[in-house]
Amino acid sequence: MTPVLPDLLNIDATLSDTERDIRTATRHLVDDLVRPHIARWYADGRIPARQLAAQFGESGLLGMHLDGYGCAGASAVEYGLACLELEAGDSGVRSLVSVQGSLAMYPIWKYGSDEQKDRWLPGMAAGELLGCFGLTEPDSGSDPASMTTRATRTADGFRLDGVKMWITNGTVADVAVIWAKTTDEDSGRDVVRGFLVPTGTPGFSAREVPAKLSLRASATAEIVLHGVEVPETAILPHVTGLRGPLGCLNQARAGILFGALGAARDALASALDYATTRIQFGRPLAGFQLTQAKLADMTTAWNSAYLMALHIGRAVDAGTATPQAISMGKLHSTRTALDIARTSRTILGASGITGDYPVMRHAANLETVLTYEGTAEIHQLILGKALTGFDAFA
Ligand code: TGC
Ligand code: FAD
Repeated sequence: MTPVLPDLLNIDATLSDTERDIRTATRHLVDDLVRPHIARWYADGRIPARQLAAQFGESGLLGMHLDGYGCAGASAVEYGLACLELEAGDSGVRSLVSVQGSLAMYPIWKYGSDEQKDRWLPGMAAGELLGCFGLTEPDSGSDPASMTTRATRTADGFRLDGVKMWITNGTVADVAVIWAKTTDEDSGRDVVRGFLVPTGTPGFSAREVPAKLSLRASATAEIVLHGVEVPETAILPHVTGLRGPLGCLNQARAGILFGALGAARDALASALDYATTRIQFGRPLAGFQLTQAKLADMTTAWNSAYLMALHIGRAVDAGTATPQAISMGKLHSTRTALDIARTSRTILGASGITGDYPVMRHAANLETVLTYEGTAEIHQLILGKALTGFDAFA
């Protein structure tokens, strides 16, 4: 069963009944579907993505913060609390859900045509169809404006050529949202546009990234687009430019800033439990002042990050959250979570490095979470620009 922490600030009292209900339901789902299997999935480097997606779809978790097309119409805070509980199971499981909802469904929902929405969203909400989001390339990570994937006009559509790298769900997806440069017909300039590419299209191939030491319970792919022909109707009609993919990242980051705290809570709860039962020098580790200091500092850090997450989630729901606020939350949550996972590991000593406890797995996963969706440094620079007015990227 999911271990939780004592709610010393009584933050639960500030949640609505619906928020608590969604949290509890997701926690039970993780207890049933994830916890019994996750150590094995992680060791084997695999995840039964389709099976989980079907069950998550049935529970209304896929695209839950969107409305219509079979989506649950939940708030950003409800989505965040669900991400937190999923990531208490494993970051890879949360990734499966956040990529599907925020990075694959959201661009279709926000930028797509009515036909595109009708074709893809109901099946994706149900977990019958999986999506992925192809922005990053081998030579274009933090700087997506430097992408080289190209969409060239043909008589009746576009031909896509390029390589996308590190694409979550890439090997299991039915549809890939591919961001590529094409020539704008009016200005003659290169612009970034989004394309919906069914993964069975000739010329599309995906292969699993081998030998990951982090986020092992997640499908991560290199996608090669070699002369992939798509019709005119594959283009996302309602967005042009980098603000398209970056707008999707706001959605995903707003979930991840809650999610990372789930992994941290699970690691900390594990350390707390271990400290009360492990005897050294004739008493439980929990009786030593240094252990208590670690537990107190971690609990304080966790609660401050959780309060920031709730504040940002409520701002998203009110329509007042800026991308900079979301960057601050993503930066603070992921760094706090990684610190907590590492310090929790020290409390478990040698046992902490094994797969018998979730702590090392969370710490290893959080290295990825610190890196994807904008690295810590990128979020520092976004905040630096907001504070100083100087653009370090330019
Ligand atoms: P810049 O010139 O600042 O902006 C270009 C255009 O984009 C607009 N914009 C945004 N729009 C919406 N939301 C945001 N957060 C936005 N940030 C910028 C901006 O207004 C402008 O629009 P327009 O219409 O005026 O042209 O762009 P830049 O090239 O200087 O880059 C800025 C930078 C570095 C912050 C950005 O490129 C960035 O965030 N880089 C990080 C890349 C990243 O996060 N990649 C993530 C890939 S997906 C992933 O990791 C999934 S992980 C799996 C999982 O989630 O589980
Ligand atoms: P780089 O951009 O090469 O950065 C390397 C280092 O340099 C970092 O520390 C970075 O912060 C630093 N750096 C870069 N620029 C600057 C600067 N201007 N100033 C100071 N420091 C700088 N992408 C997708 O599109 N879709 C996905 O589904 C997806 N899933 C992922 C899943 C996993 C498991 C992983 C690991 C990544 C995934 N990504 C995905 C890619 C992810 O978004 C990128 O890894 C991330 O954006 C960083 O790019 P990079 O790895 O190329 O690092």
